[in-house]
Amino acid sequence: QKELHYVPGHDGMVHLFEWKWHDIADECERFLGPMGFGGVQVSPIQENVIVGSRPWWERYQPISYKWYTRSGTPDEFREMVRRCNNAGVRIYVDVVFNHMTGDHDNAKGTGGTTADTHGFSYPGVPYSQYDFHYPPCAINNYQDPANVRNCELVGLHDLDQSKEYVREKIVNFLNEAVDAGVAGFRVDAAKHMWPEDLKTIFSRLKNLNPEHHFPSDARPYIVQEVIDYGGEAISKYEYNSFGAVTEFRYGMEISNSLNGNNPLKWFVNWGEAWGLLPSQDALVFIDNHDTQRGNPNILTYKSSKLYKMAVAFMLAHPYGTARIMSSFKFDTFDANPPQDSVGNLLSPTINPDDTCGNGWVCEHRWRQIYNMVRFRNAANNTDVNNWWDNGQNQIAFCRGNAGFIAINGDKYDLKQTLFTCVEPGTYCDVISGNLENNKCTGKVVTVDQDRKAYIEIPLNQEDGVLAIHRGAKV
Ligand code: LM2
Ligand code: CA
Repeated sequence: QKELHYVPGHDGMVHLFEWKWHDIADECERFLGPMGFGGVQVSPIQENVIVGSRPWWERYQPISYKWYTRSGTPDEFREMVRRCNNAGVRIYVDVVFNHMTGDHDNAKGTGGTTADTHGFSYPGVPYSQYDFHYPPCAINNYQDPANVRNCELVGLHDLDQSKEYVREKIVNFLNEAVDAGVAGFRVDAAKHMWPEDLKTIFSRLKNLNPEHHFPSDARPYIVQEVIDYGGEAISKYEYNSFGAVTEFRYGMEISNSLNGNNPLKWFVNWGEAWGLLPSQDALVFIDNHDTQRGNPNILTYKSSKLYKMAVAFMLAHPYGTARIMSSFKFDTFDANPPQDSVGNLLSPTINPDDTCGNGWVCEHRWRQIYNMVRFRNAANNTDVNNWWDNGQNQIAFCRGNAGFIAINGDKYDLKQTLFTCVEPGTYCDVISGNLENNKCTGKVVTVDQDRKAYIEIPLNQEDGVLAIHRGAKV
């Protein structure tokens, strides 16, 4: 269950964090489909407890499996999936079934469901004390797998997925989403569940719904969130035989290098040789919704030049299934998503230059990023070849003869004549510009008969990347 079932000619997943279903449907039709994105990871669809200050993280506290959230209603969800699939863009749902809520007095959900959280009673499912690891214990020892999997993560009441009844509720919840036409799931807190239980649950999922342009017998894509930087008792390799796994080392290593702690030249053998999962098992990303606010070592939209270099490298490199983070602006960990005075989520506004307003960052709409999605599509099924580096932080490589990228991570200009692999001709650098009416609004790169070109990435320019591919010839 590692196949994404992207539509041919589409690649790259974007996490539209906290977006409303109706807005995602619009985005699929007006932007993601035309730009060749493969899919969207959407925020949790199950009803969550309302936390007074309405932080984003209330959505990680389920109160029932009904599809009522701040993102919309069940009908709006189904309509979004239908419209996105028609636009060639797949939907992957963030599913939270390791736990229910923490303790709240008079707990009430986004769909009106109530629960006695202190008594471990969730009539909306229904779950009772018997369905949880009870009496509760706290996760406090990451060297002990039983503690990590059978105790409570930050006080969230921990379901027992070894119970047949609990499995059945979870499987039904997931299969309803399959019926609606989703292509797969991001499994929250997978490290906190036993691999055997997950394997059993995933084996009971239906095949993808053929009414939504999936091949027959297609299995749902599964990516399990297992945070494994090494040094703990639980390993990502316990999970990757039956589904894909989030590869947290990916963004960590790239951020670390671009932050100046490890020369970029070492990325010549980037992939499994670095202790990463096999490529087809790995979901890769620079930042996610947790690391962007909780991990100061990870690059985010806030350091935009370095961040665009990181994302460009990720999208140019064939290793892994790439996911792009699309954020809302925030200052503090708890900061709300864009919302009105009574807590309704706001829609993004779209500026004339394609960027977003209303508090939404929309990294996926930055030219340097969406053009690298196109690059990734143009380079589909090719390898890294003709790697070049200056012995430090200036690197360049080809993808077959489909595309060429150069990155300047040094504190001085890159000025080099390099072998580009692409056929002779005039190319538009898709980082500094767009190809509009056969004219390039950015740097133009002339590839000579020997497939060489003069490449320049001065330190003082907006971007530290240059990229050309066969889909953007002037
Ligand atoms: C995840 N992956 O395994 C999510 O990616 C992550 O965003 C979730 O944490 C976490 N697991 C649980 O699903 C977030 C947030 C936490 C927050 C929880 C639950 O990072 O801070 O915890 O969601 O909403 C909050 C409070 C915490 C409190 C807890 C229970 O911050 O202080 O603990 O609720 O009430 C007493
Ligand atoms: Ca657990």
